[in-house]
Amino acid sequence: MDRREFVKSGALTLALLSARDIPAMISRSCEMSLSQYQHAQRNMKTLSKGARITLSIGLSMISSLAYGQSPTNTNGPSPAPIEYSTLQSISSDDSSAVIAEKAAMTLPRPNQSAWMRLERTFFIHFGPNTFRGVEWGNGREDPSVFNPTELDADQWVRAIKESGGKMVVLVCKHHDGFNLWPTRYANHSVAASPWRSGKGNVVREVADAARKYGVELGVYLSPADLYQLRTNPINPGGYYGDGSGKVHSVIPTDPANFKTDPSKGRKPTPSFNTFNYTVDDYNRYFLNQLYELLTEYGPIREVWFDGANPDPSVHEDYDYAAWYDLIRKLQPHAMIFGKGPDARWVGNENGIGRTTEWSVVPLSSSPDTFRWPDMTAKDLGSLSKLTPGSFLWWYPAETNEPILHGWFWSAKKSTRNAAELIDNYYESVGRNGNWLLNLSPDTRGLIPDNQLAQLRLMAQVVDETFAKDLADDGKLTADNSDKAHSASLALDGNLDTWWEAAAGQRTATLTLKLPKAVTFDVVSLQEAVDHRGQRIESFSVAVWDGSKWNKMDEQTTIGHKRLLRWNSPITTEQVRIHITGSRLEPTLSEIGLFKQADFVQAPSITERGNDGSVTISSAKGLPIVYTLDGTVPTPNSTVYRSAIALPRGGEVYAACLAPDGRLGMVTSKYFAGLAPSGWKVVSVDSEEENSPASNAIDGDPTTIWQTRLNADLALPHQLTVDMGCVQQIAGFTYLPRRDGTRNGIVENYRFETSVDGENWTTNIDSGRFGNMRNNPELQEVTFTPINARFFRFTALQELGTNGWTSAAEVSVLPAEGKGDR
Ligand code: FUL
Repeated sequence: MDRREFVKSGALTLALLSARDIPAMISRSCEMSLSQYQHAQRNMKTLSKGARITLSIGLSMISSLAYGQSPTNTNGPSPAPIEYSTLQSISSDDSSAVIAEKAAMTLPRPNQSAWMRLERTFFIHFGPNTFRGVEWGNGREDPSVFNPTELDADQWVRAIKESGGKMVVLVCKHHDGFNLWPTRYANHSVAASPWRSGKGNVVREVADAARKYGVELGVYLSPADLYQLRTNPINPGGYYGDGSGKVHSVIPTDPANFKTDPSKGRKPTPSFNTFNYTVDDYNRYFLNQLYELLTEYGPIREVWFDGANPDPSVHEDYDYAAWYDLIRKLQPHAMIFGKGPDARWVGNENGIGRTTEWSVVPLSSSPDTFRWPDMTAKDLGSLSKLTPGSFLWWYPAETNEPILHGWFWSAKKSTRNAAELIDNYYESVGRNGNWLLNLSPDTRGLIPDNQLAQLRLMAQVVDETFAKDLADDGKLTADNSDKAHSASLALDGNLDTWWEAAAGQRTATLTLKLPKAVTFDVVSLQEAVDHRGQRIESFSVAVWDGSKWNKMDEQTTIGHKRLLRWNSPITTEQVRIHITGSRLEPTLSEIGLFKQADFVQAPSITERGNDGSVTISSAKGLPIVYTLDGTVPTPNSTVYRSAIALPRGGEVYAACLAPDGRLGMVTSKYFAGLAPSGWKVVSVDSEEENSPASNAIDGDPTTIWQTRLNADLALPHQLTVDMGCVQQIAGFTYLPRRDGTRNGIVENYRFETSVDGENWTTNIDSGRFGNMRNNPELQEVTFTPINARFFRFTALQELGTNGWTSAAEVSVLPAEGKGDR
């Protein structure tokens, strides 16, 4: 039954539902509007008393959530029996069985149920940073920098649609504070730029394209705002941290009276109301921005709040309660991401979810007062984490990553290749999270071909893989089932029907018998999370080889979706799923078997030797084609015959040619700066014995320089290198360690050069690598060209507070831009 039927058929249908089913039905009634809610309430009067009570719980749940409140807090001794709810609390006398049951009976909220089914979603980062080649701006950018020559939002959203994307989240304002729509509340926007003679509106163009392609729209509005920063010299009246008092403010505020009398509102957007909050200047500014974005561009599916703040020297108290309240009132169906209650950051910017990913997590206080910090621990929701005093809340993961090695386009950022993106699909969507893949339009305002090519290849392989479910013709049985939820319901292609184990069971074995042998290498499992919460704690998959069962895989959580991908395909007529642990009766809404689309694997490109040579090889000995100009190879590109010389840096794109002439997966590798041929460490103030400074100039990104871990614990640390001869350089590169730890990763630096090793020029006195904490990628910093034989890299501040410094590689950029792409 879909939402409309549920609401329309009202009394009769509801009277037939079991108490257990009601909340699940309600969770599916995701888009219940206020009038539908009132209608359903009227229908309720005709119901029996029992059905009335059950329905009333559900309706009040919808009503309170739609208005951003939590349902009744059940703190204190837990009443028996436990009811389904979107919020549970654990009390000190709850046994571990009760805690498990409460966790299993914590349901997603309506906005989340629909959102989790989007699975593949996209981000767009575009703004002044694109034109300046930086990851973080400073708020002092002149709006004239924003001048795309061929901006085409249709091209962006078409690419998203064709890649299976269900939502686009547009960065409407990044930390630099430049607004991509002509906001009434600041001059710092597209209206002040030369683009479309100041008449353009990127948000409008994206919203129109999204509507055209049936892609949902989300908005990213950075709380940190360097343009509005009180200390910004180009905006002396900045609101951020201006110390203004909280005053009664009508939203939308009349811009002419924004500061003088914020109790004066402007005419609201047709069919929306005005609202009242008591807030300071910056929060009023932010609320008005939200009001514009959430009332003028159609339905908004996600509001993205970033926790990052490039300049915490000025403090501003964000009035999250007012922001959330306004969002709930304007767009009740929107998800509030990050610094907010509905979806959480998975914890890295590499598109990789946890192998154990619980959507129900414990909050240390009730959601009304919780501050939504980043949750980066390896295990967030296993039973050991669910301790007395905590509140259980559905808080699914969103797994974001940029397609480039950075969020904003720059000619120097390389593109992740399709094979990596395919891996990330399995590591995000396949690990119970939504995937949010960023695309970066360039200064033309178009997504460049190399991003599109990788994207298309990824989508082609993923879509082809999942086009045919090989389990479809099979028969599924279970060793125990609830009467109303037989195993066949996990094969009907409907996420709203499901197999469920018999009452009291926590384990089960499901057997899939196929009419004839199938060959597959992907298993897809989905729990009936919208109806029964997330329950399965451990499971394994086995296949029948004609005489015995062979265990193929063993994992922990499933949730909305779990994809298992095997290295080599298996051919069998029978597959078994053993559910070996579950918080309550386990459920499965769908089981699928798939065979990964055949594609010609990408060749491998070696690291660059000290002499600058790069080799490419193909595992199957297939011919290889490559390019060095940043374009995607075609079957007609240069055929690889011997090592390529790249002593001055550059990027190699390569692909194999199948015997039928088809081009395989494309791979690429970027080599930053000069090859360190003949380079020597002149001095270093600290180095670990097995991580010497020479590792930073050995061309091998897997080895690192690390200062002593137990001594020399005060910054700065300094590395001086002799390149052997004088050359003209125009910048340097810093590659942070790639081993996943952050120890000693440099955030602030100084860079100096010298011709003779005695007289030094400071090229950059105090620089900062943008977004290093979240995304420690290769950094390239340019400066005025200079002749140098020596360089000195000084770490002024690291990500941690230990006083360490580390580097995988440090190099310099040649002046005449041979390394440019
Ligand atoms: C981070 C930001 O600092 C990046 O610039 C980017 O917007 C990313 C999605 O979130 O925290």
